[in-house]
Amino acid sequence: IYTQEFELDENQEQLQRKISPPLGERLLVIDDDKVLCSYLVRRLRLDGYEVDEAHDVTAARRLLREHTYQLITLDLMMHPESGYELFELLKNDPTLKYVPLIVLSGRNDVHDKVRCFYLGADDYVTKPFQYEELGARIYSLLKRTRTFEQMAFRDPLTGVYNRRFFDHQIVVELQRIARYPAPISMAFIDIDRFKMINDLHGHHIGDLVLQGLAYLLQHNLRSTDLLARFGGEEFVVVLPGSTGPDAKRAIEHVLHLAQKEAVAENEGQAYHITFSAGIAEWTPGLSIEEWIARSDEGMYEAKQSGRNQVVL
Ligand code: GH3
Ligand code: MG
Ligand code: MG
Ligand code: MG
Repeated sequence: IYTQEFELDENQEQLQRKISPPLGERLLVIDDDKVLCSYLVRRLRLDGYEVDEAHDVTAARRLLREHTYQLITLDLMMHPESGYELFELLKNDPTLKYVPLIVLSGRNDVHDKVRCFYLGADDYVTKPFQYEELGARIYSLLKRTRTFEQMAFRDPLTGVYNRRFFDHQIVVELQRIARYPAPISMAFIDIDRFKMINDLHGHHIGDLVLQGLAYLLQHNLRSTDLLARFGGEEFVVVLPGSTGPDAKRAIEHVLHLAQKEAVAENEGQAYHITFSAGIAEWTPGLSIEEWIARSDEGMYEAKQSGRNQVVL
């Protein structure tokens, strides 16, 4: 018996409909018990999650290398390897240690629970479990994680990632390149004569322009490109899979859109801007600081050469 029968009463059913999770969250279920796995995976999919399953440590490691997960459930009793092995791997990997982790265990033992929480588990659920409770715990943990990420990693004015997230994620991107070699480039973008916008029209319009450029970038780059607000009127983009010339074309495309359309409108008045950008492709051995500095130098060169252009 893997799960206990459980009837939702009418209020709980209504509640569950109201809180059904948004799509697009990918979960990993790690358990050597294939029957339990397929039951849990089926229920989670019915709740709208994208779900992968792994029945041993090797399969789990492979999936973790290939995909990004928003939450992991981990069985501690696996054969032949112990789930603890994977637990330590998760918590020692800078790219995985913040992924919410629920331990799913047949052992209802206080020492196991204490050990797991101190090792960094976010929750501990014993088998047999009622899916409704586990589902509610997953929902709650994902919601808390989203709120935390919003507050810690997003720029409140523009909604794009902030410097803190950028610094974290750039390490992840370079680790990926180390495993699967591919080109990767960075763009450093700085709005031209932005001080004039503020001085002529006020800070509020300056803010609208920043939001408008962030929107334009976000919607005209690839979903795998990493966009962050680096400072006041500076944005950085990391473009995985793009060579320097690819990245230059992508950013020039956005610059042409900015030249054509207003980035902001307020009380019938349209506001136009241009920007200057520098591009640097990462090359083996280049540190993150040097990489950023190179793209910044390109931006400076673009300013020197008359602004409103992208320099590789
Ligand atoms: P350049 O073309 O050489 O880059 O000229 P610039 O005027 O854009 O450069 P400068 O660095 O002199 O001005 C940047 C301005 O950005 C100064 C600062 O007041 C403004 N700024 C920084 N952060 C914000 C913000 O959050 N909102 C608004 N409205 N303005 C900001
Ligand atoms: Mg097991
Ligand atoms: Mg600047
Ligand atoms: Mg500027």
